[in-house]
Amino acid sequence: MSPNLPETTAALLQRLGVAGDALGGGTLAARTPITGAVLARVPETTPAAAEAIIGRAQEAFLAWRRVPPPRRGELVRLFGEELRAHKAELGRLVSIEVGKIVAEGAGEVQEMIDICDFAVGLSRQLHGLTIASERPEHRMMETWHPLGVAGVISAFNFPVAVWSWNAALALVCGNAVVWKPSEKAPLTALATAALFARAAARMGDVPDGLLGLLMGGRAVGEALVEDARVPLVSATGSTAMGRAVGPRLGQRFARAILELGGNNAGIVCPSADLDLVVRAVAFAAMGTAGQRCTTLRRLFVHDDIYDALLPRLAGAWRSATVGDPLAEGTLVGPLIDGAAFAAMQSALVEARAAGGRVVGGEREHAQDWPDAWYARPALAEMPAQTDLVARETFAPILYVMRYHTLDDALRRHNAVPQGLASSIFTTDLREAERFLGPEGSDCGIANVNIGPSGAEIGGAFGGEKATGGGRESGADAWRGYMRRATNTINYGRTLPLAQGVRFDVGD
Ligand code: UN1
Repeated sequence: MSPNLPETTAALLQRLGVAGDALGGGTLAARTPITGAVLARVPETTPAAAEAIIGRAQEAFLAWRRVPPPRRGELVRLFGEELRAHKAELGRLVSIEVGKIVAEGAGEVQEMIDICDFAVGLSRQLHGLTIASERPEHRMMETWHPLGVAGVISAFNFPVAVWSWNAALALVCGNAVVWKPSEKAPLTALATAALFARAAARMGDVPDGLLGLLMGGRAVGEALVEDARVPLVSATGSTAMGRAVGPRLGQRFARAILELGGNNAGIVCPSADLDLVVRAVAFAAMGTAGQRCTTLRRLFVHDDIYDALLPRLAGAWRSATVGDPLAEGTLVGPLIDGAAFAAMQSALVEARAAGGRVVGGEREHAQDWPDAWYARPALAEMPAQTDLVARETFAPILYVMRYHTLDDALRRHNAVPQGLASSIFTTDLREAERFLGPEGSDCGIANVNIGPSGAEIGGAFGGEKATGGGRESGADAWRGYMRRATNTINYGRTLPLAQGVRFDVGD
């Protein structure tokens, strides 16, 4: 069993540079899902304080936008150095605060380091087009400018990495950042902000308030969403959250980058390499205790291999070690809280009522840790893709269904509201290419012979439909954090008008 977690956490936070007064006397109880113990009581940001923090960020933006982008990249480089130096500590804090196994906690910090490296390179690559003009002695080009204060709302399951995808890009693009972390993960946010402050101090001339932190629940999130000084909000969380946030941003014509629910599926074809499938499916469905937005939740298995694959999956489901995420050998840590466990149980009741055959799903370690919520991942063989299967339950449940033709599998694959990540397992080139083609997966992420989760930051991340349409990290996501101006320059002595318009005034 893990040593005294409140004590370990206090020591970690101190090493990460979080001041003691940020941790006590507040109203936001930071708990560890490992035991359910309270680790700290963090002061919450009042609406008036939120107003002031956004104001300071706005001031910081006015100075930061004048700093040349490669110099802005230097701040992100130094932040990346802090993360490298404190990877193990911050990773462990992630594990303690949200229950990820140690390898995944460290992996989350690695993802932050990766996006910092990416953003540093990008800081010398922010580029626009030059465009041929129809008018003689004219030149057209586009120029990209900083946007303003970028709001970031992040979820508990990737409490720091998803923020960093947004923040690293937003900062090199010349924006200030105001961050509303999940109220279930305030400590990793405080630690990350402390590391950022160290990087800023090392750089020297960084304006105060460039990174603001809003601690608390819905009210402070709303303050960020409603504030006219915030032209962009990137929000990660449930589709319900996106439905609340998106229209409010639209109302004031602010930009939204939404990364919402997923209901990710895999298709296992007759030619698939089943050894690889078992490993890929196990990680994608059980990893992070089923609490990734990219978690594999639905699996379509071809009739010809169904009976060969299912016992192997059931074996993996039965044998995976569920327990203390800090202990070596654990594969599945706790669910974030009792509400998550209750949602999982009610989904399993519904699955059985619909004729599903369920392996796993039971509570574990209730004796050792009565205030924590460990569950054996569940494998539910379903007769059909019911309403339940089409919903995202944020817990380790994999619904398995049979298919006979790829057309039918593709139709059912796409017949859910969400469109984040997807996979096909096949060694048949035609099947793989169909899946990746226009009639294939309708998701933002479509993979071959790997699961839907665990994306690298080099590729754009996000999905379609009820997933919200946003794209973060990778590729050209930086454009989402800048405003584009189209410039036309006349270096001649006449004034030819576009489209051949004549407008001859006498003077
Ligand atoms: C999320 O769950 O919100 O692709 C993000 C992945 C991770 C990110 C998940 N790189 O699974």
